[in-house]
Amino acid sequence: MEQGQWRKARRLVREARRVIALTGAGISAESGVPTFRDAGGLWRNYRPEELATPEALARDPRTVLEWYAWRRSALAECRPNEGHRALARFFLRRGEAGLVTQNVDGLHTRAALEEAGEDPPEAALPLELHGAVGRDRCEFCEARWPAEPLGDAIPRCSACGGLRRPDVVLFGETLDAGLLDRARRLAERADLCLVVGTSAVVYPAAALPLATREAGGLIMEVNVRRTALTDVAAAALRGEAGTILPALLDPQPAVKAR
Ligand code: BV8
Ligand code: ZN
Repeated sequence: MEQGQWRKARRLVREARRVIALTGAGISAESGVPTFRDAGGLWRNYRPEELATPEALARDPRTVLEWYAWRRSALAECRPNEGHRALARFFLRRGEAGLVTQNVDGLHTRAALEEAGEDPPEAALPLELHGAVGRDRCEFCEARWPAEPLGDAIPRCSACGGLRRPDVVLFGETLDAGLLDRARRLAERADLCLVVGTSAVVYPAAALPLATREAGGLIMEVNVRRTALTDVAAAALRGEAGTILPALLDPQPAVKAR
C-alpha cells in the first residue's frame, strides 16, 4: 500500500474522537477459522444460509447440531491472532467500548483476556451481535449453559424440556434488540467506523458502517479484497487483518528526529 494512503489512514485513526470497529469472519481467517463465503468455506456441501436457520434446526436438529459440534471442535485448536489482539489493545487504550463483531467464535473475548488479564474492562470486550458458539441456550426459556459435546440423544433443557441449541443468531432470527440498539448508537456517534474482514452482506450488521457515514463519519475498510463497502470507504486498506491492524492501531515509536 502506498505511503500516502497509509499516512492518511493512521492520521484518521489518531484524530478520531469516537471509533466503532465492525469485524466479520475475515479477522478470524488467520486463526484458522473458516470464513463463510471464501473458497474452502465452512461446510463440505451445505451453504451456511441453509444450515444456520431455525427451519433446518426444527427439521433436522441432528445435522445442524453436528455442524455446530464440528465447528466447535475446529475452534478448539484456534487462538486469537495479532488482529484480534491489536483491536483489544486499541479499545483498552481508548477506555471506551466500540468493538462490535458478527463472529460467534469468541476470539475477540479471548484476545481481551490475553491482553488485559482475567477480568478485562468492558472497553476491551466485543458486542457479539450474533451470539457465541461456545454457549448453548434453551429454545424456549432463558436457560444458558457452556457448550457440551453432542451425545447420542438430542440435548434437552433440564428446566423445561426445550431443545438445547447453540446461543447464536441463525439466519432469519432477530438479533438481541438491546445489543443492536447499543451497536447502532455507537455507529451513529462514531466519527470513524473501522470495518475488518467482512463481506458486508449480512444485515442488520452490514448497515452499521452506513449509519456512521450517514451521521457524517468515515468508513475505513481492512480486507484482502473489495467488498460492497469499498466504494464508500474513505480509506480501503488492502491486506490481511493480522498484519494491517497492529501497524494501523498500535502507537508507533516516535520517529527519531535525525
Ligand atoms: C434478521 C451466526 C430480522 C450463525 C450469523 C430472508 C429471510 C430471512 C432473513 C433474510 C432474508 N434475506 C435477507 C435476510 C436478512 C439476513 C441476511 O442478511 N442474509 C444475507 C445472507 C443476505 N439476516 C438475518 O437473517 C439476520 N436476522 O434480519 O432478522 C428478520 C427476520 C426474519 C425475516 C427477515 C428479517 C440474522 C443474521 C445473523 C446470521 N448469523 N452467524 C453462525 O455463525 O452459525 S451471520 C454469519 O455471517 C457469521 O456471523 C459471519 O460473521 C456473518 C457475515 O459474514 P462475514 O463475517 O462477512 O464473512 P464472509 O465469509 O462473508 O466474508 C469474510 C470477509 O473477510 C471477506 O470479505 C474476505 O475477503 C475477508 N477476509 C478473508 N480473510 C481475511 C479477510 N479480511 C482481512 N484479513 C483476512 N485475513
Ligand atoms: Zn428451557
